Amino acid sequence: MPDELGSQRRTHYSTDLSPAIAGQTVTVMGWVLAVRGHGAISFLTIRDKRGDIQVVAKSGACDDGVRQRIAALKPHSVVAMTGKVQPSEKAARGVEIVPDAIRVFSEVAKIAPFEPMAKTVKNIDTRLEIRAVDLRRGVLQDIVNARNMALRAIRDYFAESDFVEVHTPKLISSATEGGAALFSIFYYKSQAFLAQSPQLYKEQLTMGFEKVFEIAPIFRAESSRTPRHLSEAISIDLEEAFVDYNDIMDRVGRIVTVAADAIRKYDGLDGKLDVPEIPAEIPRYSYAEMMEKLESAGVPAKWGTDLYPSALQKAGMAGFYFVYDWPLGPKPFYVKPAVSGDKKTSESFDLMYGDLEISSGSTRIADRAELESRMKQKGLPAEKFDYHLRVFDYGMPPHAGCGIGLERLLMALTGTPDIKDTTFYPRDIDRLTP
Ligand code: AMO
Repeated sequence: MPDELGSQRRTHYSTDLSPAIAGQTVTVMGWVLAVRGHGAISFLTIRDKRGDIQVVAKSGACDDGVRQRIAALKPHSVVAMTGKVQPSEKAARGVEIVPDAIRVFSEVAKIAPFEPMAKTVKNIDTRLEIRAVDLRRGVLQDIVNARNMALRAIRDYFAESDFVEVHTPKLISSATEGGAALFSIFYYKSQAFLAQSPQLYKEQLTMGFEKVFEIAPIFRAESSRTPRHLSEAISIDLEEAFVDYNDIMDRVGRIVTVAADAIRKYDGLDGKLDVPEIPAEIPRYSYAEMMEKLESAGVPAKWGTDLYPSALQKAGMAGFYFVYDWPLGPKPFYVKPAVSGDKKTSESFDLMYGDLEISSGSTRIADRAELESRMKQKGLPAEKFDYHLRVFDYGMPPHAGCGIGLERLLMALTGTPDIKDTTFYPRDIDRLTP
């Protein structure tokens, strides 16, 4: 029978333990990382949400019953330990606990498919099948904590910059980012879709609030299996009235910087994270300049094509940089056209990290007739967007904005190679559970 929690509460987290409180009796709670030794002495490592705690149960120094229960514990078991804090040069934080009493809330009888301390586990599916357990591993704890720090810093940035947080519908009636990647669902008696982006709503909301942001899921029916695509991702969207795409690039630069600074301050369970330096001015290359770069690296470059990861790798692109003034052709209908040299371009940008796209943004078309004409050019039925177009008759400000993929930003800032590990319960073409 597992022990009851009852009225017992933790008195200290791992990080509260130090030689300064030597001699005090404390109660700690957490998961068993490892048990070593047997017979006369057992060493137990407990992990709580902040770090690790060493417990030393030595014959003669603690109750025999307690010592035997400790020796029999398996990794992942959940325990409360009450005992005296004792200085120890070898232990983390310079102290260990000499136990007086133990409670086992959840005794693990099985051998787990991976150790709680494992830095790597070969098969990702083994981990994802018991994701909540996987997320207890130090490497993932650090990524999740980094995510938390980054989000907090980004929200602070938005608050300081006078943005209003908004929430837009995720159940929608028509696509905004091209029809291919839409999830279709039943909506009462009709068909609906899961939103690929808050695009049209965030644009509309600049009419009343001028500066808005949303941090929420976007849904993309991605048919490819890659370490950089999720079917459900979190997008940090912002939209601002009376500015253009240059101002938005400035903001994106600030957002990446505040997120990186926040993560840099974080002491991970597995040590400091390797956060890349963010230059004060993130380099900006026009699409035309990128074409030249590719050509001089011997990569065939055809105006109008996407900048594929393989091409960017060959051209040696590294770190953060913007690519702006993309060809208009493939851009969504709401992106403002421009002319650069003799080419039709758009007031648009992508933020890249090496060969990984982190963000896309643009100045938007603010004129109804122009927007309708772009929809027609793209073969979209304007009547389906009437709910959107009609507000343009009543004072749409010039505006611009962008979407930043949170999981991709974290891949860059924490050096995580697979996007599945910068989220909690990844969704892709093969996975709808847990
Ligand atoms: P875009 O489609 O480029 O632009 O998406 C913006 C950013 O969202 C992230 N992202 C993804 N992350 C993980 N998995 C996916 N399947 C995925 N798809 C997109 C990327 C990408 O740069 N409405 C525009 C944004 C705007 O102009 O405001 C849009 O959705 O990091």
